[in-house]
Amino acid sequence: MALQTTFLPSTLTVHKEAKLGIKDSSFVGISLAGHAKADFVAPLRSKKLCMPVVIKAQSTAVAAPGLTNSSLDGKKVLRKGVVVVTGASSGLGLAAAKALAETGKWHVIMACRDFLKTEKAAKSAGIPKENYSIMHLDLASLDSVRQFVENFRRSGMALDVLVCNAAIYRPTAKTPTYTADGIEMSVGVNHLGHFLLARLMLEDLKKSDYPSKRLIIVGSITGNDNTLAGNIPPKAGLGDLRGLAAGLNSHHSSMIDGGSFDGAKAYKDSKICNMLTMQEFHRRFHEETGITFASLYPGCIATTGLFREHIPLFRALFPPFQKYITKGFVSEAESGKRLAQVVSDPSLTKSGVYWSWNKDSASFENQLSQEASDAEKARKLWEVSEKLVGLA
Ligand code: LMG
Ligand code: NDP
Ligand code: PMR
Repeated sequence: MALQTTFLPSTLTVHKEAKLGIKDSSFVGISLAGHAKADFVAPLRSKKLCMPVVIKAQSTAVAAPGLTNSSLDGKKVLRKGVVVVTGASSGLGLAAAKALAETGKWHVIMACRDFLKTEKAAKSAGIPKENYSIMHLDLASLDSVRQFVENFRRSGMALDVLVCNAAIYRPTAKTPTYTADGIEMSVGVNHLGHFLLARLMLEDLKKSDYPSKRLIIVGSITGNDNTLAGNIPPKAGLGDLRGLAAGLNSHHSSMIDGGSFDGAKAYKDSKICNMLTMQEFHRRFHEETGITFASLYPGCIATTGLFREHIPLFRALFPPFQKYITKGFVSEAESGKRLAQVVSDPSLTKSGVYWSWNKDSASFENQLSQEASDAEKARKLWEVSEKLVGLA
């Protein structure tokens, strides 16, 4: 018998699966369906927020554990960490969710826009069902981001690590598409949706009692023009941010630098924003909060859904090209292990770092390009972004 605990914004009640119709991909909330027999007890942030998070088949309540739980032999063990991973329905996010969940030390909240796709992906990847939940998040809507944060808080779970991983890449688009808020899609999803999410969830991270709290924003080599890959046209460049300041909407420019639309450039620009945002977080909050802020280039994962909109010829040639010619290729599983390291490896706690891996898969602190490490631009990007997402 599968029971489901669902946090619906309006009702906050517990439903049986049959009543709720979890197969609806427009699902909103958190589902632990199919996890009913699990022993997982979600770490609660405080005893005030005592919504039951997991229901075992015969019980209805969950105690709020502290940082440590007593194991069977009476020893104190660190509770499971809670990590939110955006875009965990495929590619890097899915592989990282699997790598983390399989350790048994993490409960992964897969924050995704398509519940059904995510549930299928999690199942076929064999992610242990007691170690993940799915929560709806559409980064192409600022309302959805706010709703996600509210739902997460209502769940009562602590937030120990947030991974901003989701992205969209539109290399063949001739004209821009827009988010629900009328912002160009690539920058709207990859940067602004995550910017709002990270800004709001900083409060949750601050409250966590976990020993190593982290906020990770996935970057890329293609936004760094101090590399060959970063010099393949169209090159990234934010200019003076005039397009962003004007709102990236259909009335003005859809590009951050104010230029005309180029889908591949918009993606690369959004990656610069991701890397600048991570550093600005570090400058503003690391000392005060002790949170580790980091970014990474996980390697060229040439087989993921990121290239779904590229022409078929590209999709066919890109993986062998990266494997045999550039040697920059990395499998989804390997990239997932890399991201999982940045989430949980005790040796990767340094803040403000852009991690990369060498050919032996050893991590190292990489250098960002001049533009991706421009502190003045990062500050300006922060301020303009705050206005666009309604925080200033
Ligand atoms: C552009 O197109 C869009 O036009 C633009 O709008 C924007 O969307 C942009 O970044 C996004 O993409 C992309 C692409 C289209 O154009 C290019 O990349 C131009 C360069 C293509 C020329 C390829 C030069 C290849 C250089 C390698 C030379 C190899 C020498 C061989 C030596 C071998 C020794 C072992 O083009 C495509 O979509 C198709 C090109 C895809 C890129 C990959 C290039 C593949 C090269 C061949 C790979 C074969 C792999 C086999 C490996 C076997 C090894 C044993
Ligand atoms: P995938 O396309 O496989 O994964 C992207 C994820 O983002 C999917 O889960 C997708 O959801 C999700 N997503 C897209 N739009 C939204 C949205 N509006 N709201 C919520 N989620 C959304 O690509 P990758 O795994 O390759 O990309 C993951 C990260 O890795 C990205 O940040 C990318 O920039 C970065 N990266 C990738 C590299 C590569 O070579 N592939 C190299 C360097 C960095 P859905 O399944 O519903 O579409
Ligand atoms: Mg690139 C060492 C060389 C190297 C690396 C590591 C990458 C990574 N690429 C390299 C070289 C080249 N690429 C060369 C020489 C070419 C010309 C043939 C080339 C082309 C190319 C294209 C057309 N590469 C691409 C594209 C894309 O559409 C991808 C992209 O820019 O997505 C935004 C891409 C990528 N190359 C990479 C990586 C990691 C990507 C994609 C992913 C990303 O940044 O998220």
